[in-house]
Amino acid sequence: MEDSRIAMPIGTALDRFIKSRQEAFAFATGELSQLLRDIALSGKVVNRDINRAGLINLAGVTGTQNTGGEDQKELDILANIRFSRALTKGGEVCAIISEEEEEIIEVNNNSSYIIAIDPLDGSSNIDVNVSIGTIFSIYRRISEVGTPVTEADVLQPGKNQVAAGYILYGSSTMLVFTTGMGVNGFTYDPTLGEYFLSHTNMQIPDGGKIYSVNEGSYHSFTDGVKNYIEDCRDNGFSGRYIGSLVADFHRNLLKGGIYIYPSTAANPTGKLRLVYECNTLAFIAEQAGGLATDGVNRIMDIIPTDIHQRAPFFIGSKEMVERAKEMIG
Ligand code: P6P
Repeated sequence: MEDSRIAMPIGTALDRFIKSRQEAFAFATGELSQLLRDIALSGKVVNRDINRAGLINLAGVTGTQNTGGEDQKELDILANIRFSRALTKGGEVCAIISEEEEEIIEVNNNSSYIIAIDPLDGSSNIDVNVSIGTIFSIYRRISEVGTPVTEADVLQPGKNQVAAGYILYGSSTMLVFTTGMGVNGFTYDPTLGEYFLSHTNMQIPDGGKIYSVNEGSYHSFTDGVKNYIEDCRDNGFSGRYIGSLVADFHRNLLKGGIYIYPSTAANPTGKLRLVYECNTLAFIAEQAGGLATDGVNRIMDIIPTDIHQRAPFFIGSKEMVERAKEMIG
């Protein structure tokens, strides 16, 4: 629930909003505020790259694969460069975890924050002009400032996040994030080059009638997952799945619904990444009154053993995720 001390009116510029949050909390040092600004600025640059991709031959594949063996698009690489450079120059992070980097990028031992990011998720949709997104999580380091980053710093459970958000490059570009005091959405106005508060204290409806899953994998789902999908069909729910996690999640956040990427034959531990996809959206979902599990366990309680590990993912309206858990657990 949003803290009443810091509610801001629709139309507030992002910078003003961030400043108001910092002022409301005496011990905020401004580092996290600056980190959020660096992410927002990078999002503006990536937004411009995406909007011009078809014109400057950026919509294609590079012929290389990422850490998970998935084809890398030109824009995947460019988005990773944009965010990594901005975050390195910004001076607020000691390490960067990126889906596009096998190893952790160690930046500055004198900084306090760790960022985990999927610079551009859903990039297989770029050349067909479907919405895609950037997903990011921010953690405070556990080890002493001034010392090298440790494994414990980068393998923290999602419940340790200090901030999480996504940028949705869709019919309009939006930045949605939480710092643990509710979820707020900012719409980017390219004519002014600024984000403005457009969705205050976002809450996901407790119930919903939308289920998002790739039913092409139905035969490899467990019986529990099959039973839940049958239950959605029997209740007349609508199937909505566009193959872009951020877009599917954002629609369900606004309208109510559940997104599911369970264990499949091709991805026995799920396809989505725990550290920079599942945990990020789980923080947002919970702050908005929803839930996120691996089918049974709270996603944000899972202690990662690898920065790129995958997890089965059930996220969305509280009642729908709980129903799925009843039928799976
Ligand atoms: P599938 C995109 O690659 C992604 O990570 C998510 O954005 C999306 O929901 C999912 O994978 C699509 O995967 O196997 O259904 O094509």
